[in-house]
Amino acid sequence: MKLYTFFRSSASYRVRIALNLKGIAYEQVPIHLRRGGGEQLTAAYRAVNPQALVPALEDNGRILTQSLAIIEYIDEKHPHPPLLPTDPADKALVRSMAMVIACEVHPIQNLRVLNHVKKEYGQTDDQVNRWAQHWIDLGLSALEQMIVAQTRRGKFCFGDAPTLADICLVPQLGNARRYGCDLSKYPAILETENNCMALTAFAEAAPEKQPDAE
Ligand SMILES: N[C@@H](CCC(=O)N[C@@H](CS)C(=O)NCC(=O)O)C(=O)O
Repeated sequence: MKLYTFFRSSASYRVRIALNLKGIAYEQVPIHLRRGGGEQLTAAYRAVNPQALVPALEDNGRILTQSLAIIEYIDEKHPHPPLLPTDPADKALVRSMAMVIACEVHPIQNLRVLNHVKKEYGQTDDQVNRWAQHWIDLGLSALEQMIVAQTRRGKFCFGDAPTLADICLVPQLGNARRYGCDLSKYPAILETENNCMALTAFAEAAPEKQPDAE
């Protein structure tokens, strides 16, 4: 398998965690999101992913995009350990936790969105950071409540094994810190993060551990 990735990309980080949890060896193809105006925007990379976003996963001659689709593909092809619970309602809960991050928070504080807000609407770095903080805070405060309220409260977002929800949460916390969010408001999230980072699969997927890290 070949993963098109950038060390600081949280969507790529999600896929790296999933591959590590499954014990799957893979090759990394670094796509630098800033160098030369962004390698994701080149014609060569657009041929891999027409959305000009990382990650993309190449497997058996097929290229897959969108981290959640990639992770579910990996999970279906390599079912152990499972990344989703089997009970339909539990599965929906874990997916909804993942989507709080992947659908509601991450897309509106992504590089291209923040660049657009700066360039087209004349916002300063400080204003753009406050925009990112606002949406991250909104999502994390909802997720904090979801973690505390669920019936299978354990070491992770859901129960005692890492799931898709943890895979989305941990990389988002890196972004949150980068934008100066106060995470002390989210004790259940911080406890979950600690439990995740104690696992090699999460620790080895961290941005600073990647071959393209700066
Ligand atoms: N929904 C997509 C999001 C992918 C995405 O936004 N990737 C970011 C890095 S985390 C990216 O490539 N950004 C490049 C840009 O904004 O130009 C996924 O889950 O794969």
